[in-house]
Amino acid sequence: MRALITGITGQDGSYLAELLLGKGYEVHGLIRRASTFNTGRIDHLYQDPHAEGAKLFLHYGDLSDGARLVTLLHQINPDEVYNLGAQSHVRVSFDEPEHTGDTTGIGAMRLLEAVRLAGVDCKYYQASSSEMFGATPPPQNEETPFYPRSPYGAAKAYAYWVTRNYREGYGMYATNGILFNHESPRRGETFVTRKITRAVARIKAGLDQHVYLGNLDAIRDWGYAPEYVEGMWRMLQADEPDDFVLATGGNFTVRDFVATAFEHAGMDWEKYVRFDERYLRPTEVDALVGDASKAYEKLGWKAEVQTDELARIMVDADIEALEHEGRPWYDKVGLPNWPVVGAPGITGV
Ligand code: NAP
Ligand code: G4F
Repeated sequence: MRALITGITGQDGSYLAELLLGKGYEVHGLIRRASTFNTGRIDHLYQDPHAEGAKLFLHYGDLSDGARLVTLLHQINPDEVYNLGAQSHVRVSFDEPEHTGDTTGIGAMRLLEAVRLAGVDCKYYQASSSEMFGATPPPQNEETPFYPRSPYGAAKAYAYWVTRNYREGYGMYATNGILFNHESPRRGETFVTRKITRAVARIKAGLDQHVYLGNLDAIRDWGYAPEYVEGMWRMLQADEPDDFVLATGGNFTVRDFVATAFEHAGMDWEKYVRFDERYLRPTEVDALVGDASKAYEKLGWKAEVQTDELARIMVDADIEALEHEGRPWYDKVGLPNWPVVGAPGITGV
């Protein structure tokens, strides 16, 4: 089996690449050309493409470049396409609405059209989002009406509908995974969970005194990302394309997440958390709580890690990552932990 993943350098793309490589897939990833390395989350998966049996291949490209997508689809001829690439930050989408619409929304249409034009017979997964439900109150499932509250949510709603349209209009195998928030130690540092757990580690280590946050009252249904990429894969193994919600069904406020994370590190959060209005949004999504019973019935998928456990996993990982940052260079590169500082034979270290 051969898969193409857009967004392979992101949180979900990195876990999905691991999952598919573990299943014996040949994995192709779309990466953006940048002036600095942007492959930190998948460096551990790197294989020399010249080596016999290499299974991971990276290609430069961008969801804003439709011609490049057609060329790549033609060259790679994948069995499965996972469209995870997006400007995925809701707050940023208010600052960059046009760019968000272009990549997160129209980017999906460009990729679907590339599949069609290249004549590739493949299954297509669209990373749809609970953010599309926006102002519609919970619990939310596949039948819940959309009421997006951000340029990001509106762009995802466009991508959702264009995916359904290619399914109905051209008979394509095109599926929407409507995923509620999912996090991990690989979560981007500016999403609220990771911002909190990273701050806990830094405050505990004496590197920071406070963390500044916005709305603590928002309710989210936070699950564990590695379980969600398993759900994506299961969706594409179904006989028919369909739309599925993935969620834990739990409801935590941002304040609850803060309290759980600080408490796990033995600290009282109220001493360290401060308010900054710059983190508020012009329109907020007050509550997202998912009902994933369809995914359980049809795919046998169920979230195991609940939000409180997730918070502890992330705090432990950030504390450990910080300890590694403080370790001597020879430890970081995996050489023996010499009893004296400095490695033999190397001067000036
Ligand atoms: P993420 O960590 O922000 O990763 C986004 C990925 O998209 C990165 O690899 C990024 O590349 C790539 N990308 C950004 N702009 C692109 C462009 N113009 N062309 C090609 N690639 C581009 O996001 P994530 O948390 O893994 O989420 C994966 C997908 O699921 C996203 O579509 C997101 O909107 C959606 N989603 C996420 C959640 C969640 O809770 N995590 C929930 C529902 C839906 P760089 O590394 O170069 O920036
Ligand atoms: O972590 P967040 O930025 O995630 P948000 O907006 O829920 O979006 C995430 O989940 C979506 C699925 O529902 C994805 F589609 C999307 O790509 C992304 O992964 O914010 C969560 C909540 C919000 O209510 C926000 O207002 O936390 C609140 N918040 C409070 N203080 C903050 C902060 N959010 C951020 N990023 N930074 C803060 O300082």
